[in-house]
Amino acid sequence: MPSVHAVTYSLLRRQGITTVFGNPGSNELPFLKGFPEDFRYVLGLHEGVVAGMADGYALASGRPAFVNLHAAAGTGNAMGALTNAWYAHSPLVITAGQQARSMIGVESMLANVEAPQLPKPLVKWSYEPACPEDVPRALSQAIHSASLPPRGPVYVSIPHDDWDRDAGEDAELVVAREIDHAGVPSSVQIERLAERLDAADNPVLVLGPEVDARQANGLAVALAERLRLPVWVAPSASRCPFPNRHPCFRGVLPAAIAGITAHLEGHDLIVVVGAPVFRYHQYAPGRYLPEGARLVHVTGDAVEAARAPMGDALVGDVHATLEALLPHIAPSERAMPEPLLKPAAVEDGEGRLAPANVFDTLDALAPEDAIYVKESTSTVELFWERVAMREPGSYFFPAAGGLGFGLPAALGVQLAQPQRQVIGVIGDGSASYAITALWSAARYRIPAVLIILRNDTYGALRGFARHMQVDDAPGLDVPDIDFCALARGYGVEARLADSRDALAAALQEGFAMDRPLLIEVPTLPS
Ligand code: TZD
Ligand code: CA
Repeated sequence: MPSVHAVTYSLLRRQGITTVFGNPGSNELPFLKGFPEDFRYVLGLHEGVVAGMADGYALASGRPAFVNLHAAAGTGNAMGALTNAWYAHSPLVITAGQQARSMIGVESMLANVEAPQLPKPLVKWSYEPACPEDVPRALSQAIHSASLPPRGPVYVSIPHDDWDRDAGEDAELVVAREIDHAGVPSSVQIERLAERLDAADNPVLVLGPEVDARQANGLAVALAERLRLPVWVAPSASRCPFPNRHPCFRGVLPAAIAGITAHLEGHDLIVVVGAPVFRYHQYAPGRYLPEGARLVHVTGDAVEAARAPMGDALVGDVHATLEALLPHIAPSERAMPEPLLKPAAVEDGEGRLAPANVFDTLDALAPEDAIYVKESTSTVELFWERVAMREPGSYFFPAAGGLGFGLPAALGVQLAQPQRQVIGVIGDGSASYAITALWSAARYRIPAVLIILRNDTYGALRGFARHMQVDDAPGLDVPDIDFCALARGYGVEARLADSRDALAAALQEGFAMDRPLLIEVPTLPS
């Protein structure tokens, strides 16, 4: 009879999972024993990096990513990254090694006490199999649970003495399972939505990350062009669902109740597709909707639909819904929205670039289908204004704002999309949470270009401090970090770019390289 170990690897192979992101300990060694040649192990030196790489990989591939962590301590280190994975609907299959079964009760070293409790509430499902033979079935459940909508991370704790046990006679049955999902609204529901759009005088479309995750970007463009309406990106954007140089594109909505209402003033119908309603951040209370406006929310996530404080919702697959809706939409007579104006030129400082000019340089030189992994919190608006994003899957930002995502996620995205250039645009504050990702970049020769915007401060917090009238908070500056030296210490080549010419030269060099390049750019505060 096959062992739990053998059945598990055939299950993973069958599900197309042959990359393991991990950081091992003694509990995990029996799983890693005899690691098959067709599998790849990607080592991260901290579990935040491991989970961040897997998150980027899952988001950019649209496939579940497998993670192997060390017991409770390793899981704990990954928890911050799990906030992002949870809100990104990222299908992470997280496993953690447990002590041998007979050693858990006495709380030996490395016993993960109440293991399934530990990652909650940041996982969809969490489990420790009750017996060794249940391990392959539990992993199959984990993979399917993570992949079925709404997607999200799952967790399985596996005692290390389970791996060489017999898996049982019927274990292979679980390996071959396939699960399909359909979430197409009925024709009546689609017609009702089409009628509401048709009856509106001044409708507006608000698009969220699920549109990009479901690769419905092209359908959203077709809908916008047919209806000739303005398109906003939903607040706290973690992906780019709509080409930001399209004439219908208006920008990213602010993440505040009052701000959203002000921006949508005058619209009688607000159709939100593939985003929560809404993902607020700044506390700026106000009315949820402009006077006279109605809202319709299209989402694949029933919980997201249920928790919204206003509007009607249609729960169904976002791609299938838009596809079914389009034939019911007659071309509008309205004038096409005017494209946004080109933003104004900005002055650099002495040996320090304005972030706007970093982005203009990047936009001029980057390949058209470049993928940006963005984690510099004070420059989000500038970035959306100045850097063109055209293709699906062009932008990833930490979905819960949990920093330490950017560097590792850039590597995971690059591993998932080797044919596209990945460019990390990372703040000096953010970079330090996951700096050991540089070692993985070097070790696996992952050819991402990693730009560090060094303004020596937690810039976004300076903005928040002004907004919240806190003028004396300590701990907001991060001066004197030499990112080029850190990069070289971990084996990554680095360039200091303190002028636009130096930045342009470094970018061109980085795009041509077959291994990572870090570019440290001293920047002005924004
Ligand atoms: N810790 C974690 C894990 N996540 C966070 N979001 C924060 C702390 C708080 N925080 C923000 O929300 S923004 C920010 C911090 C520390 C500053 C990030 O600085 P940066 O980017 O250098 O990456 P900017 O452009 O200077 O803001
Ligand atoms: Ca900074």
